[in-house]
Amino acid sequence: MQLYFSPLSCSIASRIALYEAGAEATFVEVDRRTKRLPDGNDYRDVHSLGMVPALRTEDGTLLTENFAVLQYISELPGAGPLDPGPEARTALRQWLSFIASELHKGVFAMLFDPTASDEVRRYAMHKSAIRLAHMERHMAGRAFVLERFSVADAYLYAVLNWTLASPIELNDYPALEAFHSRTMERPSVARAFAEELPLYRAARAQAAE
Ligand SMILES: N[C@@H](CCC(=O)N[C@@H](CS)C(=O)NCC(=O)O)C(=O)O
Repeated sequence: MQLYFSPLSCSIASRIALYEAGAEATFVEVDRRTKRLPDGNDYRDVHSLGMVPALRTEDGTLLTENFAVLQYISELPGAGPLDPGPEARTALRQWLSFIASELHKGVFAMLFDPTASDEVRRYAMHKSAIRLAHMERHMAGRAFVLERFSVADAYLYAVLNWTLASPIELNDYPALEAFHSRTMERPSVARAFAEELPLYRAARAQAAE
């Protein structure tokens, strides 16, 4: 399999999931700004929206959208405990949907969009308080989004990482802050972060040239 990713973007959740599942994959970096691939080709010829993640599966299918990619990885044969099992899959879908629509797109995508006006940013900050409080209430007293580590944790971790580069104070949400710190220690997450951080810094340095 091949995962198209941009460093420290939402695609890090799929990288973490692949490590957790013990799945064989290669990782192809997409330049977030130019949409170029390492071979010079335009990523939009692979995925016309130019967005990551995209997963080329073993049978050659290109799977896009975080929700679908993460769910696919968690159900791979051999994904073991990453698959929450049939009874927890409904709750998994609920939380993946909440993280994707209400947090990722409904808050952070607006905060980080360079074309967003101050009014849009204020709106996103207002929504962030309501939505993060909802996630905070769910996570209070829990180790994971479900009963054990799942792709919802990987996605929530990826999204909470972005608070570090936003006006949102994660310490206003103690359960989420504790979740974030704890999850960073998990071997799959620590490995993914250590691999992507230098790539992120290199991409930023190149963009500033
Ligand atoms: N609906 C998509 C959104 C993915 C997304 O927003 N990806 C961001 C990185 S976190 C991206 O590729 N942005 C580049 C762009 O918008 O051109 C999904 O759930 O996969």
